[in-house]
Amino acid sequence: MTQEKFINSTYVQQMCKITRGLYDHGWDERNGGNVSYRLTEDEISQYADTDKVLRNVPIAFDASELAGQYFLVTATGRYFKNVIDNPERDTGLVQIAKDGHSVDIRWGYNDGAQPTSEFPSHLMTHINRLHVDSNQRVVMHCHPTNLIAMSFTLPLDEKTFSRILWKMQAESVVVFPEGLGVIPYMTPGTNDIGEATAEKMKNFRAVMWPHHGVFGAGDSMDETFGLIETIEKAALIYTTIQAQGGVCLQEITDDDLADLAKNFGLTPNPKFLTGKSLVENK
Ligand code: 2HA
Ligand code: ZN
Repeated sequence: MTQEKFINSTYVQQMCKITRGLYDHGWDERNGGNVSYRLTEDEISQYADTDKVLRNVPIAFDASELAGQYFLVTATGRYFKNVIDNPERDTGLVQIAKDGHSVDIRWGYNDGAQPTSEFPSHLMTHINRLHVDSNQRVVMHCHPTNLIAMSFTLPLDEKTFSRILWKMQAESVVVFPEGLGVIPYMTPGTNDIGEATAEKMKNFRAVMWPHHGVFGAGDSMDETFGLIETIEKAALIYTTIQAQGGVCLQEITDDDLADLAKNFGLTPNPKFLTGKSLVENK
């Protein structure tokens, strides 16, 4: 890699902006959060001067389905607050090795860093999302406050969460018509949470990790950030309703949801389209 060139690439610039944006929203305190961004050989070839591998790092599962693919990935333990000032230290470009059990570091991590501790969840998510969307590029994990708070006060089921978030603003069902995936509370950084998350990613682009945060997937940085932003905005409205006493006198009805979907040419998850009203006795 021609280091000076790659650091100025649009990909590293986007990573800097997005990590800073996540920090500024208060969703990535300390070393919270991680982002991976799939890049094509074509996109990075203009920055490549050799096939040089800086280091090889083992990974604890089989990512051979992604062999040869490149990912720009935030480093484990680093603070999103600082990525913008030190992208070559706090992020790295890796290529998945042929056997799928290690990654070759091509650029970055220049003080010995390694990819995020949530790398298994990221790669497993990329694999499953690529099966349903060949344009899949980005996996983003962060700790949005209001959504996390809701994971303490509501039953942990997808229908409850999806319907409440859909009903908080007209935009929700348009931005995430499939709803929100929910897994049980699990230990972060493990292959187990990666497998559970990736399984949900077959049907959803956003999966809540109770008492922890959210995983989002998408075709671009903006789209993935926008997805999480919309979910968290809905969660903020829900929190604000609770602060105002929690009683809804009116709402976006199930018929309104169906109309929204029709108007935007979307097919929302049919399992979540009818159910309990937010207005008591309705
Ligand atoms: O990268 O957010 O889930 C730090 C985390 C772990
Ligand atoms: Zn986390």
